[in-house]
Amino acid sequence: MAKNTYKAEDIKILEGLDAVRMRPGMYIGTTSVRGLHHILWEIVDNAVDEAANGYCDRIEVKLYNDGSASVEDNGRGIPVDIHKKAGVTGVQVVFTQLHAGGKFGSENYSYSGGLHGVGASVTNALSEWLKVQVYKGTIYEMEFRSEKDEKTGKIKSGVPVAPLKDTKVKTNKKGTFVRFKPDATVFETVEFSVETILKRLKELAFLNKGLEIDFYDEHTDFHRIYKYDGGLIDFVKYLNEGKSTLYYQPLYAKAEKDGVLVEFAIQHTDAYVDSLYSYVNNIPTPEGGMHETGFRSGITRVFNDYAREKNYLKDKDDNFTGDDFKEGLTAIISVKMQNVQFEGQTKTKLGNPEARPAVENVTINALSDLMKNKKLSKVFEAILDKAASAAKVRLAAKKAKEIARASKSIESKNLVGKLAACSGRKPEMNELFIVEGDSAGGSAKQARVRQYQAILPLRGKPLNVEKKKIDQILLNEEIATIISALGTGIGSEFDLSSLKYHKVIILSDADVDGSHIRILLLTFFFRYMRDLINEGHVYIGMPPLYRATKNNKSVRYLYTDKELQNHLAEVGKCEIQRYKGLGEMDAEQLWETTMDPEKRNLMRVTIDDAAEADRLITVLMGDEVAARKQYIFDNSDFDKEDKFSKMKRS
Ligand code: 1YM
Repeated sequence: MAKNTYKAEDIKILEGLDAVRMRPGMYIGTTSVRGLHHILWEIVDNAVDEAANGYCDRIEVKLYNDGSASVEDNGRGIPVDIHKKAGVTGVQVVFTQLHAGGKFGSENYSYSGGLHGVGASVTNALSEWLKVQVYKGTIYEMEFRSEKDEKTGKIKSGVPVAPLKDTKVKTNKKGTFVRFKPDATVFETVEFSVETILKRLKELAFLNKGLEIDFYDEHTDFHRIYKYDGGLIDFVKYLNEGKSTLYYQPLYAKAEKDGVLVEFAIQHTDAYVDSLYSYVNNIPTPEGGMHETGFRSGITRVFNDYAREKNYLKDKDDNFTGDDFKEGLTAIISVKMQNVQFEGQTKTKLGNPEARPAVENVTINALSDLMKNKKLSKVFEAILDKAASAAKVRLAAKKAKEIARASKSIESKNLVGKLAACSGRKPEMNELFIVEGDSAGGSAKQARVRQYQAILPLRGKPLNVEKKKIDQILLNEEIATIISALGTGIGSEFDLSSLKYHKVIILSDADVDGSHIRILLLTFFFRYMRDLINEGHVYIGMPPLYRATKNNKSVRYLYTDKELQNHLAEVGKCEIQRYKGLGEMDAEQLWETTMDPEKRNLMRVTIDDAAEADRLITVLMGDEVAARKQYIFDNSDFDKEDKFSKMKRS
């Protein structure tokens, strides 16, 4: 346990709250449902920090019928003494001053300040009301409200109703309780998503070994507890459920180097791709960054040294590559450090250069220590066998590629007669429709605007790439055609800047086969072209389900059963045609309903939580039948589809 030396004067005051309400986007990025959750995470983060510092081991999150949410921890409690400079209590400073906190510059060690690190005052500023209780022998209470200023007519944000009050009511509890009601005039929606909250709480429980996180939803009387005494080890085992692992117990290490606390767990499977997920201060970093680079180079170094030592590599042999060690690797790497800098497209890439050598150093030291343990020799043998077989395939594939190149490449041969390319040369304008079936493909070819729309009809089903080696994958005609059409290459050679079509639109029927084709294609993109999804290039085309004709003239296309019901309620009896597949539409209808940028409905595919998506794909697309059955049993909801990717209309 750290020493509790905190005094309220440690807090540094920066500025007031009205600015937050004026420009919420500046502080929480967006006022969409994401922003709504953001203000919950601010409060949760403070509680998790208290746990990370060793003062609390239980956090409770609740949703209430009145639309409010609360978070409670059993830590030290936010300071209740008077902050000298501000002349008010620590509690008041935390909820009314932007960026308040021992967090920003005190001796108290705290890791916040990342993506969510704008502070609890932002939650207060964007709430109708917020109530705090601090339990320190007695119960302290304080309440804030956003209210209209009578003189100016403007809303004043997060105003204290009264100073912090010691109610003198005795309590055995210790810690902090915060309940707030998000302001409906600020957010596009004030309905929390239980699914989003559960995912994040589970992730936090994995990342903070032993921390118990309880969730309760009053709307549905739903209760869930997350607690993982194995922490990252449990996380890796969870991700590998449904895969065959090469050894039973994940390798694990935790150590600090130059102010960077590094923790990782790894376990290999017989898969052909890797599943590495990294975090900084409990925040996911899907774009990677310095910590990942350090981890990968550490692994490559230390395993190559071991391979030489154990004669897996002879003097004349080249080293294994980083990619050889990636095959089948499932790993979580979590670092905690101060002053994090996020970079990249979505600000989820760790930029701090000092993280690289620190992580590399810890990785090398920890793994070489483990290598000295005789009991683990089988584990390391299995890892090296895997790398050796990956290297063999790599060298064979390289040879195959050279041969292919020499004979004018398999790639262009595959394309003959299939892809109807577009004539325009601006990738950012161009669209590739991947269309199920030859007949729909034919209609699409007639309907398209040749200048910027290309059509690739799929004859059969694309290969399920889960569980297939890359050399087999490349032999699949459908996949090979897609790869060469897109122009980016795949896997470690993927290069987004060579993408020939900035919209890749999957167009399949609204039936099970259509869903299957969609999932197969998305699995391929997720495993081998993930940035195509990350950067928002993948879309699902939405053909209509019905065509409603009123009195033989006015025609409406309807995309869901709900739309149909609403339409019938509005205009009365119609003649209804139900489309069983894209093939039933002629070129004109296909254009009008599904391809015309002015009228069509497209859903952009996004990845909310890559680790969770990875696990789901393993379960749904891998070869373990039991895990899949269980999943289907637990999750059957036949109104929803494509559960593994969140889709948004665009
Ligand atoms: C339900 C939300 O906010 N818990 C919480 C917050 C703080 C402390 C303890 C705390 C931190 C420190 C010292 C420190 C915060 N304190 C501050 C500030 N739960 C929740 N529990 N003593 C208590 O970091 O030094 C900000 S958060 F600024 F007052 F130190």
